[in-house]
Amino acid sequence: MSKPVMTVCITGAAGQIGYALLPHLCSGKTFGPDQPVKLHLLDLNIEGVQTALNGVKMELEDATYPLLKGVVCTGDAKVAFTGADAVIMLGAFPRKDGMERKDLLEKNCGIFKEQGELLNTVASKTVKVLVVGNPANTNCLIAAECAPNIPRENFSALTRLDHNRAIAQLAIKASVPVEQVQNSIIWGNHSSTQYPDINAATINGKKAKEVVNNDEWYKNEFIPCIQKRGAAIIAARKLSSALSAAQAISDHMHDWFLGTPAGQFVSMAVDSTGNKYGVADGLIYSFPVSCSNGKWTIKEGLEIDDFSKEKMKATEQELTDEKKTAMEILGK
Ligand code: NAX
Repeated sequence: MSKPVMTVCITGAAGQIGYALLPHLCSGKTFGPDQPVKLHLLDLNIEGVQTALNGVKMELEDATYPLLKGVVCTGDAKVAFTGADAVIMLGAFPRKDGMERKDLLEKNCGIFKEQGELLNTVASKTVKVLVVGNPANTNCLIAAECAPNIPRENFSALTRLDHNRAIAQLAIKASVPVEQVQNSIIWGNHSSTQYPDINAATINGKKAKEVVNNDEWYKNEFIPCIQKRGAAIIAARKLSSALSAAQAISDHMHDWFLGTPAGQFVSMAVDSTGNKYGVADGLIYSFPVSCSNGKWTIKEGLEIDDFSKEKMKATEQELTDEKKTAMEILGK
């Protein structure tokens, strides 16, 4: 018997990540090869944008995906969120030249408050929400704060792209295929304060730190490379990451819905409340997690050395500051 159709909503669907992401969702790569999907594509209610969105719909029709059971294009978030099983939030206010981080937060607070409140009233209580639009962690926190009817564990923000970047750089350094690298971690914020940690990582079953055996490279090349990779791509492409972001979103949703392989963990920014690593409660902080039965669990018991503690604190502090600013803007 075929599975019930799953409704997937994408906000900001007319943008460049949306375009790169849709093939993953429609081909069965993200939710499984036997999972039919219906798409709710939301973008700004502006004529040119809606026309472009309809062009994407035409291409989806022409791509003849057997698993694709319908496409709704809309400028109305209420229509987009109603009946969604998964919501992938790409739509955000972009950072413009001369904008301070606070200005960016202010613009995005408005969007994520409004969309969070709508999710609260029209979405199902079991909906899973992934926030990608930047500043992703704090936008996610705002949406979750404004949607108290939906469990906090149903909200997450994307750090899987940073995670995948770390895996790739380790594989390149050790000259091994990417699938031999596991259990690298991104702690904290999806920003340049994030801490890419390889202390628990393995390469072909051996400790990555011992395989690489180069602390100088780890601290002075690897960590800054991952922290600044997004900026390096913008400098080279004159556009931000889209192909790799789409792959990371697909990986994140795949693992959240279908589970992580035994013994492996991945990075997801999730509610920090009650974590065992000393990170303040009430943040959306990236942790190592494993997933099963549609739920994430923070991997416990990893050893944290002094170097890691300091890095984890720095990114926590940035998230605490962002939260404070966001709550002031929201008047909470
Ligand atoms: P684009 O500018 O190509 O697309 C964004 C789309 O969102 C546009 O079509 C725009 O009309 C729409 N939009 C804006 N406000 C909206 C609203 N209120 N409701 C609905 N739609 C709205 O950006 P793209 O390259 O696709 O990136 C999307 C977001 O992902 C950006 O905020 C970007 O900074 C962020 N990223 C986050 C990453 C992460 O790892 N967390 C990595 C990739 C990416 O940089």
